[in-house]
Amino acid sequence: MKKYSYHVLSLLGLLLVFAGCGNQQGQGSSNGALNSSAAEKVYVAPGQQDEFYAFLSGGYSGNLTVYGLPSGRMFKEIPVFSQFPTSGYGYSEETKPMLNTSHGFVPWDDLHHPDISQTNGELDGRWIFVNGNNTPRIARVSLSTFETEEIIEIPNSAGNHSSSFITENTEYVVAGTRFSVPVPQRDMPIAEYKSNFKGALSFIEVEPEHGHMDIKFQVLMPGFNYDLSHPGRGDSHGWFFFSTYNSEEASTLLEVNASQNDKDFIAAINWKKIEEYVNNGGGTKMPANYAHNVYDESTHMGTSTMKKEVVTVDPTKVPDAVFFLPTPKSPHGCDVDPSGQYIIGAGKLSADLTVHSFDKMLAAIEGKKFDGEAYGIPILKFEDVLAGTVKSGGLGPLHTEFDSKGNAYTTFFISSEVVKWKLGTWEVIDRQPTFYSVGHLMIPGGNSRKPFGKYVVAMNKITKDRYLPTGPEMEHSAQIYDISGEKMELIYDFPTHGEPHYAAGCPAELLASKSKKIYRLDENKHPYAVTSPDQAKVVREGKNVHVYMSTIRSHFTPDNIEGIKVGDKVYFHITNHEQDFDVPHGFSMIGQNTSEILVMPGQTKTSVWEPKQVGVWPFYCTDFCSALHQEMQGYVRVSPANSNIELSWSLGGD
Ligand code: K7E
Ligand code: CUA
Repeated sequence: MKKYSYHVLSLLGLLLVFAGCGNQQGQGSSNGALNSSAAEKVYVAPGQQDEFYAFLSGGYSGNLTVYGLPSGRMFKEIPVFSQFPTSGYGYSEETKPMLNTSHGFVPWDDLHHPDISQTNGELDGRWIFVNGNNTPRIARVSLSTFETEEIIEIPNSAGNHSSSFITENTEYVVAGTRFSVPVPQRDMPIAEYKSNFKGALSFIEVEPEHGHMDIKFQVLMPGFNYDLSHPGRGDSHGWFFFSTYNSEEASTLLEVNASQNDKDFIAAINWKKIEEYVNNGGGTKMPANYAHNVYDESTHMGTSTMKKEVVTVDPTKVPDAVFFLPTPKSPHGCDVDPSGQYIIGAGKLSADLTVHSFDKMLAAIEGKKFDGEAYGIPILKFEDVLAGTVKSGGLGPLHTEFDSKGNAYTTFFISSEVVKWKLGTWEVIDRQPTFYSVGHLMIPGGNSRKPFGKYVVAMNKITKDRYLPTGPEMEHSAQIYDISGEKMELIYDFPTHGEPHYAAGCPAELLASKSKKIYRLDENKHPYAVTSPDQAKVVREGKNVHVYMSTIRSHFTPDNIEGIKVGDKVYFHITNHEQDFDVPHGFSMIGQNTSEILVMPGQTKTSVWEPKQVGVWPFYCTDFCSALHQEMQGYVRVSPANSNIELSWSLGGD
């Protein structure tokens, strides 16, 4: 213990004290302080619809959840990185490839930061991008089908946390590594971390029409931890900013060893310069192995391809492209205001917020106001880039969002509050407690040039006594504040699913009218689709049996199958012939080593069954689809492996 500085110990002490305070705050406070006008503000009457969509990350659920604001009603859970029996995602043959990686099938991840696509810095509502933290991946989810359409693995990366943020015309979605690692990965002593490990910042090009992702380049930065990032916008479009901690490059006991330096950095990356450098043949093609998984809406099929190469860029080789902005106390959040002028670094062990000025940064670069360098990357002088300090009086700032009136809203984890302050004057205008230990917050459009500053949603880490207890663990809580006035007003709280980190929100009208209602059967290009019931058939290919099955209220075609044998692998390819909004059919087979699947109208999905016992085994529809849903069932006769029962199938005896 002796070698830990007093400074660090006292900080750790403070963390504990304040964490305690945060938890007690609610108990004495007036939970029931909401007045009836607050209730009216969140009340969305039956049959009425919400004003905003909110997409909350699911954290360790691996998925994305969709809520309405201001009601806090949950509409949907979109499976992204996790298998999801509710829809069969990751269980059906078509969606399994979506979870393929260089480590094989990885049916889970830790999803942190959603970001909605933008055009000219404004939300355009085409896609939402999310990151998988654990096995580094970025996913693109369609905002018309609300399905995961693409997942790309990120090589040379680990703890993919400063991700997935997009540039203002969705040119790039950016993924930064939290943990630096040997690049390329190799067997080496951990103690040789310093100067050997690298932090890859990946710029993934987004093809403008269909959104397809491809890693354009990776900037191989010094071996710090790259925690969060945000794009420049407006004047600062063309730059990207990443907060770092552990500039000490410690590999053990980081809570102490990564808190030694008074300041870490925000890395400012001029991606336009690097893009140009790469377009002119700069960078190094490096062997790599990473999965690129794409779901095709017309074949209803996911495919996984392994990519073998990535372009890496040494930042010291590109003149004037990468700089470090000193930022106190292990910054976590790194947020850029709607004008693109201010870059806010939230030193999580600090009481103050550091705001850097983009114009001053350019001037400092121009005037070579350097304060040394780190691995060849110039460090700009703190005073020469500083726009101001927010003396907030809170403790443990994490994340900042913005409204359209020049205000910023910062969460404080340790003192459990949201603090509203003014950009430019840095004065604190208001503060409201959260219950408790708030992480991110979200204002619809709050990470764009055009925020819709009516509500802020705070996402809290600890719930304790907010709801009826449900055993040792409670779902996390989110809280909605009305921010239309000078003072914030807490108007609602609601439980969330998994652990929401960041969220993204947008006006309902941006998405609602474009939301897909059915898949057209006449456009179904699935290789095993049956577009009319008379095409239904069963085909044996050795031990593989393909059942071409159709379904419509209220039967499967065929519903009786004989001639299946123990040891067969039976593929049920099921086409839903409904062409009516919100009428999926399900399918499940007794003893299947997988989940049910839900097949959307016009879609084909495949469920595999490997029968292990002779008998006559039933299957049924899992989704209550009509008054005769219980009649939606069928039988498969399974005979011994050596039987010579002919393959046959029927519906109603035909
Ligand atoms: Cu602060 Cu992963 Cu953005 Cu959690 S992170 S809170
Ligand atoms: Cu189809 Cu129930």
